[in-house]
Amino acid sequence: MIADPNTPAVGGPSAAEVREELLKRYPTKVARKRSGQVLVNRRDEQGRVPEIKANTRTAPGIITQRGCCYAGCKGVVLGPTRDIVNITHGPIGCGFYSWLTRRNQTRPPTPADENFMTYCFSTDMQEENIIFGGEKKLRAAIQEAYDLFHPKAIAVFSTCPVGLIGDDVHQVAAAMKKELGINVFGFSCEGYKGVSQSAGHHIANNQLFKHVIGRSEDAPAGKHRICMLGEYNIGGDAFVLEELLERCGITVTATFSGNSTIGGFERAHTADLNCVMCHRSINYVADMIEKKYGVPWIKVNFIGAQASAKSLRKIAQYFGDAELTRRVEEVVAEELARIEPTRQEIEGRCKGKTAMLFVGGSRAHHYQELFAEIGMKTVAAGYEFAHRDDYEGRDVLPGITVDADSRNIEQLEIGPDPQLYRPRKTAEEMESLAREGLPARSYEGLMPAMSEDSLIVDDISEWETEHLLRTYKPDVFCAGIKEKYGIQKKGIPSKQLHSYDYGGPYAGFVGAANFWREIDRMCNTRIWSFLKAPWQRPSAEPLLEAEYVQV
Ligand code: CFM
Repeated sequence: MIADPNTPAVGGPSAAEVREELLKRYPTKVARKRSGQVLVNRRDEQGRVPEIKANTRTAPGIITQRGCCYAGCKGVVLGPTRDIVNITHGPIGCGFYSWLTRRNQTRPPTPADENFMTYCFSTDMQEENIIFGGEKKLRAAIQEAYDLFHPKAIAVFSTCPVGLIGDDVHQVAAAMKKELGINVFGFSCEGYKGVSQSAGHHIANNQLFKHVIGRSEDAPAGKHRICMLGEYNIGGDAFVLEELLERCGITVTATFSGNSTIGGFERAHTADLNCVMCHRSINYVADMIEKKYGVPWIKVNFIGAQASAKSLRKIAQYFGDAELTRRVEEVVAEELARIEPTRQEIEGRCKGKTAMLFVGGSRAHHYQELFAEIGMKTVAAGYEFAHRDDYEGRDVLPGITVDADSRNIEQLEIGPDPQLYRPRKTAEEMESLAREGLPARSYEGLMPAMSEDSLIVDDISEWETEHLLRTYKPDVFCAGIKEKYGIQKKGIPSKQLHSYDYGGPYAGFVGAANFWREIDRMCNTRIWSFLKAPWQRPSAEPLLEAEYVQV
């Protein structure tokens, strides 16, 4: 059913030629740097993909797609949680731009349940606070939020100026925690930390682990309990997955962090398996939970119909329960049959078309499956900020050199919890699962999944984007809002994969059908042919005839 990803690209220049052309235009120093980040995906004799220089600073002057550390921490990881009051300590712009009311959907069980996502909390720092310090204002803001809402927890997020002037958000948080008797914790996620929002993910993971996870033993009822890690409920994806898993008889103990609550995070360690969707943003939590509580993790991907089926089967395989396997197979068969006519119809119109994907840290990989299922080939892809392991696979982890920007981020030393550590399976059981094709802690990355002639570009720049559009003329280019309209002005449809352009959900089986319909609509519309005015189009006949009359 899935098109072979190893079929050659459709016409056009080779990836090597495009790469050369891209690098040629840069000054020597920049070209040298970019040459490690722009690669042809060719394997060596041992079948290894080339080494990529990821997670390094963007060269000054280059227009990057990247965001900041604060965005990764507050916006991405903590953003979708409904019952924590998230206070941005900083100028109002940072809070406003990470408000994200449309992006982060959530469903409180009843209208009476807490949902703070529609609010934007900020200390609104002024020049005076920058000069004389903002701690007092932060204290007052925490108090005010508490008086108004009486939340279960309050989190404080640091922005660039907070780090520059040295406000101690952790000390203020600790003092207020004591005073108010609720969980108050802070994040040193100043925008400039690290080289991208990836640093913010790590900082968010660390603080969740230190201040939240493991505080409640209130496990939900259910025989097969998992946590979904790195699923942020963009366009309602988490809603689809919750429903799908439940139908199979799998209980979601917590999701990090789509449609989530602090209660879910607190009890996350009581699940028996962690399923990692977005490896980049949450692998730290998965690793730390395993070390401290003994819960293994596996990589899953619910983007793509076959990928969803495979992920459900992986979960069933882990639990090794005949009844669960039967239910999973039933659901898979039912769902695949339901969307197959849509897939076939759309494949008829989309087969042979090409796509490019340049998104943050995991979607540039996951969404290739959805395109392949309707016969479309991904000719170039890359991440904004992911690391080498997301490109080349986790096997390269021991070889990754830690630079000053990464050393900046706290590395928690975790050991087994004296009371709560409980290995869910014996070492032999885990080994036998690995032998049967279900290795724990494993992710193969984007590059091995792509064909040999594809182009990989890390942290793509605006100029490089334009060049790829000109040379490859893909049928669709997936990116974000910053890129979207520049791309469409060139007559190529652009699908946002960060916010889904108001569309979605795209996860699971229903999501796959939604995405195929959307891509079909975008690639096969005639609208792009109207971008050229009639007189710009080549025509055998003159468009207008007139006679010159002299008066
Ligand atoms: Fe993970 Fe994400 Fe992504 Fe990401 Fe993001 Fe995102 Fe993304 Mo935008 S956590 S890495 S930091 S899947 S916000 S929900 S869409 S860049 S590819």
